[in-house]
Amino acid sequence: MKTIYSKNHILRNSKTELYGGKLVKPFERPERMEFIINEIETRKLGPVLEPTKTNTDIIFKVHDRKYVEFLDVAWEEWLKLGLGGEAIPTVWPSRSMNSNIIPNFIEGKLGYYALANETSISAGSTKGAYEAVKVVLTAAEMLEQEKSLFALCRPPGHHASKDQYGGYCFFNNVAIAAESLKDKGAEKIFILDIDFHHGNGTQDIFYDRSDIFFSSLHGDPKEAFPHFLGHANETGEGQGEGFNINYPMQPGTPYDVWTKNLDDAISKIKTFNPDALLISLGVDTYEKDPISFFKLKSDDFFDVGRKIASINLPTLFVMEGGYAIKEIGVNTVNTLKGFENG
Ligand code: SP5
Ligand code: ZN
Repeated sequence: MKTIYSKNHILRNSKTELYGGKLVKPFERPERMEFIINEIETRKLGPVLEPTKTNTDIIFKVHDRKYVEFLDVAWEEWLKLGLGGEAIPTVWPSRSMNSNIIPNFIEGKLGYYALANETSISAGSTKGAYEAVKVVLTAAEMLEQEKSLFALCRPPGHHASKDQYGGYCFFNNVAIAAESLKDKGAEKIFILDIDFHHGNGTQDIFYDRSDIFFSSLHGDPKEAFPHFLGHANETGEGQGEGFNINYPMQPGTPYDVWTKNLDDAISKIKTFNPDALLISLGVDTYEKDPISFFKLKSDDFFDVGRKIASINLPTLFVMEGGYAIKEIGVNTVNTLKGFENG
């Protein structure tokens, strides 16, 4: 399997994450990619190629123009405050306030466009996020010739909605890939999200659509980030009714329980019969992940890959989360090898 990867992901390199009441080194850090690339090379998954697609205008099919413009200038506007730290929102248009009028001042804009505040913005954050889009667009374009591909995106994307960033995500890479495939003539796309966290951004973007089916296996939002979306009763709206399926699961969920839900999702994929399958691949379902609570073991990821291969569709894997850094490469490549040897 070919991997598309940009070393320029390093442009996204903030030093802080608000976690446990302290500013800590971010869980979503550049070294994650080094462990994955190393494992891809050691185990000869296939060539690692740089993105060739540099026009990212299709972003606007997914994200609001004002949101993208905000991301383009957020760091410069924050710098002008002269406060020294990284950009972190402190106030939101919460239930008791007006959420329709967009503030001018950067502190207000941060709250308007952020859905969480663990994702600090610093110099280069947005440029790094564009690199992940180039990666996923290159991979989507190549999917016409390849049975499967791995878009090694960083930063991840599935928490980013039309006009909000957070959960370490700025642009919704997998959603942009889906729109790109549709642009090239695909009629139906299925996005299966197996990251530990609910893909709230992807769900929100396609919630009223019947041509792009979204399904997610994740920690129950009553217990896990993003906390306010991902319940089982969210089934789509309007034209999209019936084209969204969530599988929330409890703390401590082991592979044999998790994979029954995967089997159910796979039966839905077969019935929907899409032109392509996009996998939001997070390996934060791993038992030793520092911020998650499922109990998948490294060997289980082979089986995940095998099951996805059994669907027998053109398949694009898009990297999302995974924070047990020493094992992130093994768990990711086990999934992809399981797929190839499926
Ligand atoms: C792409 C992705 O995986 N994003 C995840 C973002 C999670 N951000 C908030 C994490 C808060 C975790 N609190 C967990 C406490 C566990 N002891
Ligand atoms: Zn995650």
